[in-house]
Amino acid sequence: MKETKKPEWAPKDSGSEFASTISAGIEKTDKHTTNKKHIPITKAKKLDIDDYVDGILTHNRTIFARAITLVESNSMQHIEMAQEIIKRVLPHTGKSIRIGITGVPGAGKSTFIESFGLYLISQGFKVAVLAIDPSSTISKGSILGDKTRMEELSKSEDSFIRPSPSSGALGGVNRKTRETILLCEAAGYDVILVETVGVGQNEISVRSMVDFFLLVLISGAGDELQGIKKGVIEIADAILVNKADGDNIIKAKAAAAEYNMALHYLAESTTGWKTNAFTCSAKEKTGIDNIWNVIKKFESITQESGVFTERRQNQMIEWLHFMLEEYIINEFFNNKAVKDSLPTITREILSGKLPPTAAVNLVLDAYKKG
Ligand SMILES: Nc1nc2c(ncn2[C@@H]2O[C@H](COP(=O)(O)OP(=O)(O)O)[C@@H](O)[C@H]2O)c(=O)[nH]1
Ligand SMILES: [Mg+2]
Repeated sequence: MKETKKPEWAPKDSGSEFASTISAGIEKTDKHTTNKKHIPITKAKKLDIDDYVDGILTHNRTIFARAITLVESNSMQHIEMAQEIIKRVLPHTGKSIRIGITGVPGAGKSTFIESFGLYLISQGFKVAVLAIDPSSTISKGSILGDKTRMEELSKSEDSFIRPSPSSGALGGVNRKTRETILLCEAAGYDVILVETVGVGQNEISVRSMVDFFLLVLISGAGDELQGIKKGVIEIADAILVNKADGDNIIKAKAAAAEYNMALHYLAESTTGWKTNAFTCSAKEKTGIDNIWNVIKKFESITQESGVFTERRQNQMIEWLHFMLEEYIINEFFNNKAVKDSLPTITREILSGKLPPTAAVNLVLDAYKKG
């Protein structure tokens, strides 16, 4: 909470959308200095729950950004405060369309988000972009890349861009992203874009927090289905073959046709919806309006059938169970009796005196007694 810095990759002239916390500058009153320079205070004004709730609901960007910082904090005190804020703004959430965007690094997701986001803003929407990038904690590479890819979008008053929070307490990135989505909705963002790199578990967890799941691909030489896991295609609501520009247009169209053939044999990712492949050029801004029309059609069909609401309700239940599981596991392994009994029991397993199943019962007994 004491952080007042913008992320280092934020454009120099950017506003509060990049700030963890924005503090007003105060005039230094120190009598020992004659130099009346403005020195930014390091401690922002303490806000109470009412301040946060009012700030979010009246779209105060500074307070909104600070509320997200609370959600992202790993301190129990902040997490508790964030929960109270979320509870209070909950009636104002749920009105956006939540779109997950995945694809291999370099497919053009960030460039697409820039073009798509600006298009949506031109249509009168407010757009929030949340990035989940597991590589960003190791190397800042892709986030630095995003600085240039989303330059125009990040300057807009109607956009809010937030890179991935670091993992950590109580549900980690998964919880933080879900709660940030709720705060964005309460603050009036109409479209929430969640970008993630298509690696492993990541897209599954994003699928579980969005309404529509978009897979961005590029055409490559040889077998079009090489390199991406079939599992990811199975959960996509649309495939977008990007970089359909210049000499690449024909190849991109051919790739989309090939994906459409493959999709023919796959089960529906969303009940009552046929996943199709399309082309676009994020760079030349072609095919952008078309994908928005696809998403709008998806929304109206699934709203009509009830699948939209049903999915959101299932996602809430999944979220509850995910958090409960995590809580229980933590609680269990931090229990003193468990901690005390595990080393001995492990040794007995390794020396062949105890089979693991019997060992489980011993640890559980220790827990129940402890
Ligand atoms: N020709 C062309 N290049 C693109 C397009 N979209 C993105 N790129 C380029 O592809 C590279 C990776 O883009 P980026 O948006 O960072 O991909 P990400 O890793 O999926 O987020 C960059 O050099 C972009 O300029 C496009 O539509 N056409
Ligand atoms: Mg990117």
